[in-house]
Amino acid sequence: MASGANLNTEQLYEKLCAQKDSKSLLKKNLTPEIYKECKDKVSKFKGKLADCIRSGCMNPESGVGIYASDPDAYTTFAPILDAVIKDYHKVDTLNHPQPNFGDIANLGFGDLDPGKQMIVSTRVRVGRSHDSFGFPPVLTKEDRVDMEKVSKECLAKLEGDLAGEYFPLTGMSKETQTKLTEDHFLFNDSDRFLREAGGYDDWPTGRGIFFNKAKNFLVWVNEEDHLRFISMQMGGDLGEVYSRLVKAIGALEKSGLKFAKKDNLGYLTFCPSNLGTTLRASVHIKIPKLAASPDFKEFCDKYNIQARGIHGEHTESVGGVYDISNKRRLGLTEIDALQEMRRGVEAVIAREKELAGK
Ligand code: ADP
Ligand code: DAR
Repeated sequence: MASGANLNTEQLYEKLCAQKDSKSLLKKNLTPEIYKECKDKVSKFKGKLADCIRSGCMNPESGVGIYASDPDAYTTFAPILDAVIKDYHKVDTLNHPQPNFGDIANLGFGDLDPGKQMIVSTRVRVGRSHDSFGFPPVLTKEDRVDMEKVSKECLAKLEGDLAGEYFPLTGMSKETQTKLTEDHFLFNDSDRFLREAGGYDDWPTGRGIFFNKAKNFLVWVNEEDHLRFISMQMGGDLGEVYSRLVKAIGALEKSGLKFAKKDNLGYLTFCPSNLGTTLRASVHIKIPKLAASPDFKEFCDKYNIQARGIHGEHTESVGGVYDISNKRRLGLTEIDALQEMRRGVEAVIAREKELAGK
């Protein structure tokens, strides 16, 4: 149970106001006026402001600090969520375009590291939410079981090279979980920010992972989001990884799943940093020279890319290998976000070679 689970909106807001060094977008944007405007509102899924701000109020080191209690929170608590969304995604207006995945038969790029010198592996993921269920703070154990059932039934309809099997976390051996996590296939319950937001309530009930026979298409069920569709493989063939994901999204949209969307925000997710395209394309890439250079962060900012450790957000790099991905997900199309990542990775490769004197 989250440590701040028993604190109400007023008590949580007092904690936020008492934070001295927090740089979270919640702290920056939840002004007294917006707090007053939102504090007594309740969403259609019975979500309260406390459900949205609990993680950031209990964790001063949060980057974002706020989650949506449910899809309707993006309407009910729009004054604070819109401010955080504009700040994170660096947009002045909320006017997300219609989905556009580009022409996967003519992408114009393929393997970003044909010499297999730097890129260890490539992954592209999107998040999707069922439009009839809330997000972790308002979900019951029964909701999680129902969502898992709906998801399993739709995943079972996948055919051809996407066909595979669903593995619930309930009953999965610790050894299997550890191996799948070490191989970057499976998620774990170690994110303290997500825990405080109710992301691990009723764990591991309703959680699980689907993967196809080749283990290069995966679906996470009820991790941070209701669904994460993931295409990944060793090496740097971004074109192949992306094309597989686009085909899978098309197949799953025909399977009967109904996804939560909002006109000016695109696809809705638990965290406002992920909505819109919800697309994060990443490479695990060996960049010891660039990573050690004093301008590494500025370099990433210039290309709108983000560096993470190799075991997910808030983890460390290992052996000079970093997770490099697009940062922007809102205000651009899926193919635009992918191209922005590709340009960033190509610049990273060129700069690393330059620093290594190659
Ligand atoms: P996301 O928000 O996209 O799920 P995380 O940072 O939480 O990203 O990472 C989720 C998991 O995916 C972690 O185990 C991470 O190691 C793995 N991962 C991310 N990018 C890659 C990649 N390019 N190759 C292999 N594994 C990856
Ligand atoms: N850790 C939370 C959320 C940041 C975005 N990452 C997500 N959603 N996985 C924070 O406020 O830092």
